[in-house]
Amino acid sequence: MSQHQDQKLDGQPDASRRKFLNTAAFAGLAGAGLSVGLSACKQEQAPAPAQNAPAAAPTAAAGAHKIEVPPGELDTYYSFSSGGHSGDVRIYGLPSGRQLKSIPVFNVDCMSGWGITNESKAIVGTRPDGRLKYITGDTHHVHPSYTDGTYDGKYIFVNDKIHSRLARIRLDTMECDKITDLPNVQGFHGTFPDKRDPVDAAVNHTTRVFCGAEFSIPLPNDGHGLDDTAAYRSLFTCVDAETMQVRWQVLIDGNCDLVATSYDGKLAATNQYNVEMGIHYPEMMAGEWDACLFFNVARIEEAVKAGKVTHIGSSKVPVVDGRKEANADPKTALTCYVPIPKNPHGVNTSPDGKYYACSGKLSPTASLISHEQVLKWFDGELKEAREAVVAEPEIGLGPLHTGFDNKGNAYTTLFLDSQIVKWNLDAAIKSFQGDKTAVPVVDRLDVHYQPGHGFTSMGETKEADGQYFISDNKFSKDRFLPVGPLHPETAQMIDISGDKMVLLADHSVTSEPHDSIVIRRDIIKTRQIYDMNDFPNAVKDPKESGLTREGNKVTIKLTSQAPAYSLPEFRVKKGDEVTIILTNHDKVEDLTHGFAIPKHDINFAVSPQETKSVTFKVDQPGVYWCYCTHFCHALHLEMRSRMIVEA
Ligand code: RUQ
Ligand code: CUA
Ligand code: CA
Repeated sequence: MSQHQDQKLDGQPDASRRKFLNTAAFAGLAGAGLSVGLSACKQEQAPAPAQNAPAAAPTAAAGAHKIEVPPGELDTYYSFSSGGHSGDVRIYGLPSGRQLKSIPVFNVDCMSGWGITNESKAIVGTRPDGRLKYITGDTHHVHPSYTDGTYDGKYIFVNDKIHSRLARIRLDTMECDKITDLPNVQGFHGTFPDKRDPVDAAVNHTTRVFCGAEFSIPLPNDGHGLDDTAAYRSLFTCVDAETMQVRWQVLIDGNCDLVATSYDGKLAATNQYNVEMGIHYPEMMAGEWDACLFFNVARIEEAVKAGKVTHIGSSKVPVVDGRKEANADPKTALTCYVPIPKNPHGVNTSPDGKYYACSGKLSPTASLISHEQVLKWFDGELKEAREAVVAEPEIGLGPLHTGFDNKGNAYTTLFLDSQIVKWNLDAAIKSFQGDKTAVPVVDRLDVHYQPGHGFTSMGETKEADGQYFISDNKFSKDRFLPVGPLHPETAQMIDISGDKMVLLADHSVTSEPHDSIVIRRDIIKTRQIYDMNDFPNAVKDPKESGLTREGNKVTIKLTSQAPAYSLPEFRVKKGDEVTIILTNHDKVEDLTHGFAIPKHDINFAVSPQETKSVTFKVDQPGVYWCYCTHFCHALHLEMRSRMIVEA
C-alpha cells in the first residue's frame, strides 16, 4: 500500500480503508477461503470484488425518493432501538432517520428526572438508604407485544444484560412502567414475547415474555461451588406480560443467547453457542456443533401445575428440568435440542410462521428449522432432532441476525464479510434436498462496516411488508465526520422492495444500539396529555399548594402553570428531609415544565397534567433558586421559586 493514499492528512474519509478492515478481520480466520480485494493501491481503483459480490451495486440516487420526508411531513414508521450499554431505548422516525426520543430505562436521565424522582426510583428499585439499586444497564433486545400475529401497540419489552432485568415500556406514553429482576441468572440476553397462548385459542395476544440467560453460574450463586465449573448452569425464564412476575424457569444444558417465538404460541426457541458449557472462549468453540433449543410451552406449564418443580436458593419461582438427560423421550420432553453448526448467533421466526433461521457465526451457513418438524419431534415422529433442519445454505462469513420480507426471502447480516446477503427460503430448501438448479443466494450488498443486527420493516410480524432492511453496523470508521476516538455507529437503510437491495442512507447513531424493530406508524396510538387522576399524589388544586411538616419531614405541594409555580418561595430548616410534589396544570399539548434545585442535584420535567415528586435532604442554610429547566413561555426565565433554608 502506498502510505500517502491511505493516510490522508486532512482527516477526510478515504474509501479504500474499507479493505483494511476486511483484511484485518480475515487475518483471524485462516483457511476461510474467501477471495479478498487486498490491493487497490490507487484510490480510484475499485477493490477486487469478492465472490458473488454485485458487479455494480445500485446506489442511493436510485431510491432517493424513498427516504425523503419533506419539512412538516411525518415519517411512515417508528423504529424502536435499544441503546446498548447506555441503558436506554431510542425512537427514530423512518425513513428519515430522525431521532425522536430517548426513553430512559436502566439509566439515569436528568432531563426527565428518571432515576431522580420518587416514582421512577420505585420502578427501578432502591437500596435501603434510598439510592438506586443500579445506575447501569445494557439494553439489547426490544420487542413489542402482539395481538393476532402483529404488533398491538401496547407494550415494548427490553432486557438489561448487566443485571438480568426485564423492563416494560408503555407505548401510549412511551415510558417504562415496570422492571423485574430475574432470579438466579446472569447475562440475560435474548427476549421475546409470545404471540398467542399454546392451549387457549381464545388468547390470541401476548401474555408471556421469554428470557434467555447467556452465562452459566453456580445455582444458587451464594458463594459455594465457585470452582466447580462443571456444575454451573443456566436457566430460561418466563415472565407474565401483565403482572411482570416471573412465572417459571427451565434448567437447561448449555447456554441461551437470543430468543424467538412461534406464531401459534407452542414453542419458544433460543440459539446456543456454548453447548460445551466452556468457561473460557476456546472451550466454547471446541465442538463442531451447538444447538437451537426449543421449549414446549404447554408441557412446561403442565409440569409446573403438576408440581414437578424445584426451587433454587431463596427464589420462589418454580423451576422445571429441561436438561437433555431428563428429556430423552420426545413424547414427554419439555425441551428439544436441534444440532446447529458451530456457535450460532441469532434465531428469527419467518413471517409465515413456518421456519426459524438460526445463523452460523463461526459457520458460513444459516440453518433453517421447520416449526412443523420440531412439533413432530415432540410427537415422537422424528428419529433425530436434526431432521427438523430443512435447509442450511452457505451464505457468507460471520452470519448473525436475519430479517424477512413478504416474498419468501431472508436477509442476514455477515459480520466478517461486511455484507447483507439476501437468500430465498424455498431455493434453500430445494438445494438442501439435492436440487442442483436451486440457488439460495439471490443478492449481496456491502455495508459499512461489520453489521451485527439487521431487521426489516414489520418483519417480525405476519404483516412483514418487504420495504426496508436496517443494517445496524458495529463500526462506522470513515462514514461520518470524526468525533474523537469513540465513533458513532451506522444504521444503514436499505430498500428491499425490488430484486436488488439498494443502499438508501447512512444514519448515525450514538453508541451502541443492538436490536431494533420497525413499526408502521398507524399501530402506535400515543396520549398527548396525561390524566391528572392517574397520579395518586397529584396536587389537583393550586390552592392545595403549601408546606406541611411532621418532625423534620417536610412536604411541599406545588403546581406549575406557565410562567409560574404556585409558590414563589418556601421555607425549610437545615436538617429537614424535603419532599416536593409538583403537578403541571397546563393542558396545552407540548407544554412541559422543568424543576431544578441548585446544589441539591434535583432536576426533572413534568408534562401537561403530570405529577412527579422528589425527596432530598437540606443541609446547607441559604437561598436556592428553583427554576424551570424546560423552555415553556416567553417568561420561562422568570419561572422560578425560592427555596429558603434556615439555619
Ligand atoms: S445481540 S450482534 Cu447484539 Cu444482543 Cu447480536
Ligand atoms: Cu416553565 Cu420553562
Ligand atoms: Ca460452541
